[in-house]
Amino acid sequence: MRIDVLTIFPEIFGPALSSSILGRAACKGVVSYHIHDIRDYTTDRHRSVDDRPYGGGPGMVMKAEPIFACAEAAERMDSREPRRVLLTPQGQTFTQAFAQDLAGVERLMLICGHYEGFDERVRDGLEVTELSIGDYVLTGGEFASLVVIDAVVRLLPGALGDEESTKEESFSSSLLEYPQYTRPVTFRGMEVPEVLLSGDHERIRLWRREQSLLRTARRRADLLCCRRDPDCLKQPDAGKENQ
Ligand code: JBK
Repeated sequence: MRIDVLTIFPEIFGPALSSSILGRAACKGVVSYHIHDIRDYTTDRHRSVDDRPYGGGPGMVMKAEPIFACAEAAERMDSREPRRVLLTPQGQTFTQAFAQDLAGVERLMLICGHYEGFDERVRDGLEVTELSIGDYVLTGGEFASLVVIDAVVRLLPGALGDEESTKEESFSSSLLEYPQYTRPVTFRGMEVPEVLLSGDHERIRLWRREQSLLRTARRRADLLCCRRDPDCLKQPDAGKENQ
């Protein structure tokens, strides 16, 4: 996958995309990151990427021209048409299902906004999907786009090592993780639950499943709502468990 990021703060991305799993994925050739500075595509003396809103009011608006020029220049660097995503609080909420969808595209273009928002013609003239990572106020779309990159790249075939990828995942299985422990058995007076030391794999499996269900019911009852997918709690071996 090729990922293009359009931003006025390109320096944010270097360390984040060269570390850990995202960096390793790039080294392996699973993904390539291309960071473009929107300011490089301004044409005025002051290199302005924003301006005052028509009709008045507070704050500044991201200008359309440099964003279009930057997107077009980036698109000329590769023949594939990207899925264009605008990070904005007005977008649809990013979910694991959306990450899976994006993991299927060959090219992704993430456009990061600042100030009070974008000139509306960015939405009208560029074919974009608007995405929000959640209902809180950020200073800009940079960290939102890093969240999207993180969630998407780890889904690409070959991005994770064997150890990492065998792990069951909360939002894919619709349940939260069960409690985990590692050595020592006693830490500051707190003990590892006896069942985990028992060596009885069936008891351990059932305990973990119960803990996952309890934790999900207590903390995220919304995840247990089965209106959309009546099978969401079923496991491949669910029949066995119900006997
Ligand atoms: C927010 O993607 N977002 O969620 C986002 C992008 C840019 C600014 C924001 O305040 N929430």
